[in-house]
Amino acid sequence: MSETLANLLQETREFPPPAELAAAANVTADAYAEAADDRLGFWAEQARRLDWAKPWDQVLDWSNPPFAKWFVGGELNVAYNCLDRHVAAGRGDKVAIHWEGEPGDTRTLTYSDLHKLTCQAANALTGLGVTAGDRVAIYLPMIPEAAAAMLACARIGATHSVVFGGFSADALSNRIQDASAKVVITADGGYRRGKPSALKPTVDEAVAVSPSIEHVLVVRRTGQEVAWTDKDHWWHETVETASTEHTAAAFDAEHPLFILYTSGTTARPKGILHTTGGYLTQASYTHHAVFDLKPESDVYWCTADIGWVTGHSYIVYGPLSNGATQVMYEGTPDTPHRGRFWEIVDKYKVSILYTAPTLIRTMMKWGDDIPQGYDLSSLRVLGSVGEPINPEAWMWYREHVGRNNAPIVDTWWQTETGAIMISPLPGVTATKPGSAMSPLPGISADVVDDQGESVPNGGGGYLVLREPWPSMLRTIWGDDERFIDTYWSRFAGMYFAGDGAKKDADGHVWLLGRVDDVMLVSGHNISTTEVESALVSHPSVAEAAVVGATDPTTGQAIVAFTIPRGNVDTSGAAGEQLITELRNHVARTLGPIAKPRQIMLVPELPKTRSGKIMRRLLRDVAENRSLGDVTTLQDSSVMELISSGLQSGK
Ligand code: 6R9
Repeated sequence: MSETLANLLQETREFPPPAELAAAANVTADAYAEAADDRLGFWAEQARRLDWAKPWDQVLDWSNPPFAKWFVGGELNVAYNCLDRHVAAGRGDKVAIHWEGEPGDTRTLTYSDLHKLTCQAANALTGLGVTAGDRVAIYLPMIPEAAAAMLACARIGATHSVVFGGFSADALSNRIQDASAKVVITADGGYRRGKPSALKPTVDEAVAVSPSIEHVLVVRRTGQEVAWTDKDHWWHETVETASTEHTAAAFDAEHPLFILYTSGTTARPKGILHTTGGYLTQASYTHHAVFDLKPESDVYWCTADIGWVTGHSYIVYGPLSNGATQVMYEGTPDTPHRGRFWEIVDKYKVSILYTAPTLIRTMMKWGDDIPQGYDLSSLRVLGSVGEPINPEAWMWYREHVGRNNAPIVDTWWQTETGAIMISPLPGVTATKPGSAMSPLPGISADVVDDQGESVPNGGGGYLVLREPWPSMLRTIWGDDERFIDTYWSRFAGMYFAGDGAKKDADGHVWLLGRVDDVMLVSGHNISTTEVESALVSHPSVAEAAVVGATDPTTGQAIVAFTIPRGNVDTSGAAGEQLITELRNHVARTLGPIAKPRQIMLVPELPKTRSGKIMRRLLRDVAENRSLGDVTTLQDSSVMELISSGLQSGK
């Protein structure tokens, strides 16, 4: 990684914050100075955003690294902080969730409504024998009950493990068994792509091989037929008939709040464990700082699913602890039409939008005219998360969604970090398209070389975190050894994130993708992200994925899979010509060493269910191997489409 190409990404555009936003921003440049002066004092100040039943004695106990304890001795209740205190302060009638079902049905839940539902769910779970420290699996579509179920667990000190509703019975039962969950909360189904999609049969299959499960709580969403056993209870008969009164007990700051499994590329998923006080502090602070949330006037919308960490921290815990009004959407972005997202922004006057590069690139492919058909003038801050955002996708987002005005915050973080770590501050940072810019106040991120030495500006290497942070993972559930091996063994005393990164001439951070994906071409390290960004900067390209394939002369050679934009002719000679042009375009942009050996035009790319490109499978195609494990693939027909396109000589 030390030898990243010196001329990659000559991005010089820079966008200062709009003056009006900067003048009224929640967080100013002073925050960096304060945190640099006294990091623990800074985090203690942020922790005071929350209501504590018992104050802490010590901000951080790092006497046994890498096992951190934050806010030692403090006690609080997460659900109380997300709900009760807003109701007690007279904000009970404020809308917490504008929910939009995929078929167009809607629900509005105020903070009082969500508080009552959460209290009922807490009472129902207690009635089913769930007590503090027990694990509860949640396998639900994007409906308000999902947030209530998570908060109900937090309220009674049960540790939730949310499993994305698209995962198979195998994936669900593995996660249930790893955590020995006692209860699963699910639904008959949810709406996806215009039709009901069943969940209960998958749960039935998983529960049949998961002896720890004593009860299954089932929300009725679609009205589909379901099989029934004596472990099953309808939500509307159990939760909605329970008392709406519930007093939340306080839990230790280090009480386990949730486990969330990351699939990774191989082997057993890792159960990432997050705890109470530090997690909520950083989720709450970052949501306030990075999105400049003004709870009285903003309408916030994060398009993630609660099955991912983004949904945990930036649909449930961050926004609700801050008293935000938010939109929650059940379905897919093209149901019933490709303008659905913009229609929702227009309808609810969304002012802060948080989405993923994969969606932005999809919208680019669908065409500029679609967002133009809606009034998006309410938008004032735009966020991106999940993958590096290519400069051209960033520019498209700014131009076509943000009307060349709303700042874009490209937020780098992971399931393991619990909350945003590297990001612009919208009222402070002059942003550069494609860069996550700087570590947030109180965060010490760095880029180091193979030996763990900090690289100078202009250098590239591995992204690390040098100091513990409040919302850091505490361990891998049931496997401290693996926690140490995976994150704390590559470089002494530092957290290894697994991402490549570089510092530009000003010291700003550019993420280059997972280090496993970096290519080694004739002795040069080349990042997939940079070649992809060069391809996407060509006007005929909507999306690109790049892999290194074994090559007899260069060690690895660059193979690119490219999706043309909607209106581009790719038939016969026109296709051949486009390929030649794209190879030359990359060579011109990045230098001849980065010229792809081969470019294939494809209709789709393989993505994980959270929208990240699965380069591993493309490597299999590029090297003519049979495909590896495809179970985490969002759409299994994609690989057939790609392979058959190749065989027909494209
Ligand atoms: C929040 C989330 C984590 C991995 C991470 C990195 C990639 C996330 C990014 C980004 C570049 C960003 N990633 N945000 N890469 N720029 N703004 O996505 O968590 O699902 O655990 O994935 O996603 O590779 O290491 P998770």
